[in-house]
Parts: sequence; structure tokens; C-alpha cells
Amino acid sequence: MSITAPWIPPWIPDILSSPQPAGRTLFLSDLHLGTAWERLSRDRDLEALLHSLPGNLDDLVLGGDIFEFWWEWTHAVPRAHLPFLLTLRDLAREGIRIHFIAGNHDFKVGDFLRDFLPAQVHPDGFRMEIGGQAWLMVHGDGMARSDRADRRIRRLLRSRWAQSLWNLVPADLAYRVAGGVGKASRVANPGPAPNIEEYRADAVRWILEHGLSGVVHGHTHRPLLERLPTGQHYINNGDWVIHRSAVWIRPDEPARLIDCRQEGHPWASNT
Ligand SMILES: [Mn+2]
Repeated sequence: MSITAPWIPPWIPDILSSPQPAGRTLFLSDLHLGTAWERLSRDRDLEALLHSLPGNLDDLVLGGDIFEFWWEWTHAVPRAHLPFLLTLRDLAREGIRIHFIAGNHDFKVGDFLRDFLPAQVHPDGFRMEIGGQAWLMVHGDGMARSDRADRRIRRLLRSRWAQSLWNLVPADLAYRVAGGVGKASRVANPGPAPNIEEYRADAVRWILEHGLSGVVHGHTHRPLLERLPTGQHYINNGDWVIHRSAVWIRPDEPARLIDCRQEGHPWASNT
């Protein structure tokens, strides 16, 4: 790639070439389940949201960092997440398609979510066709050109040797280490990512270059919906830790960024 070529992460072009049909869609990301922050009210709000979905939704996109730390051992499932996983399985049984995009806190995503929920697992994000409109759904880590360190860490953690070595770490130890690393990085990097404007600028260019109707991402925890003069949408989902925000997209309706604290569950109100 020459220096002047427009920036796009190497995993995005593949995603763009394989669209998946979808219906009424909700994008949720950055729940960081397992962290202590407002844990009780967060979990309660999440449960209420999930229970509002059957009958009102076709596709639920879990857009990354759903868990503060996700690792699939061959024989163990973290017990703190069992109620959430069972609720997701109920949603799947109600006919909602569940999509799981791996975030930078999802260190090992194997076949458990695919088989148990079941969910469609998208390690790098995916392209949805909603009412004939093309949407790129990604977590967001490594998405900006200057996210070089993120991309290096991502390559390393996803490498075959790292994945098989980490699988030998006992769950209790792995959770203690991951919890400490997560806390330390929040102390070291408080506030919004310094390159947050780059996310928007890159996404807008991809929208225009690839004929997309919109890009939705999480990761930076800064809710923002921008409608371009030409009608397409750039949407930063925000998070479920502080903002309780979600992206709601229906065929033939403008996309919306919902503040669930203010609006509740509008997808359920007009039935
Ligand atoms: Mn993230």
C-alpha cells in the first residue's frame, strides 16, 4: 500500500464484500460485564433491555467488549456470566439472531458462543443489509490509522501460539490478571481516546468510498450520531457502563442512538 492510499484496516475489505441480510437491529457494545462500576443497576438495566426485545427485534448485535474479559477454555465457562448467557439463549429461542463481534477484551472467542446460544461470531465485525442499506458494524479497536499499538496487540493476542499458551492458564489466575490489567489501563488512560476524531474521519471516508449507509462502532465509549449531508450515518455507540446507549436501526427508518436512561426501550412502545 502506498503512503497516499486511503487508510482502511486490512480486515475491513473482506467484511465489506460479504453482506448479511438483517431486519430490525439493535447494536449494543462495551458492557464490560464483570467490572464493579454500578454493577447492580447496570445488570438490572441490561436485563430489562433484553426482556424488552422478543417480538420487537430481528437481529441483536453484541458489538464487542461485552465482557471485561472473555476467554473460552475447552472445559470451563466463567460462572458470573451464566445468567446473561442463558438470557441470550432465550432470545435466540425467541427467534432473534444474535451476532457477536469480538472486542479487544474478548481474548479468546472459540466455538462456545456459536454452539451454545447459538450466535454468529464475527471476529472482525461484519456488513449488514438492513432494508437494502449497507451497514458496517465493527468494535473499533485498531480502526484508526494511528491505532498501531492496538493492531500489534490484537495480532499478538490472536496468534495461534498466544491462544494455545493462554489456554493453559487456570481460570482463577487468568481472571485475576485480566482484572488487574483492565483496572491499570483505566487508570493510565482516563477519558476519551486522544485520536477520537480520526475514527469519525476514517468512517466517513469508508462510507463515501464503499457506498455504505453507515458505520457503527463502539470501543471509545463516546456516544455520537452524525448524519452526513448526503444522508448516511456515522454512529459511535457509546457504552453500557456509563451511558446506557444503544443503536437502533429499522428498515426504512432513520437510524437512532438511544439513551436508554432517558427513553427506555422505544422499540417496544409502538406494539
Ligand atoms: Mn474496546
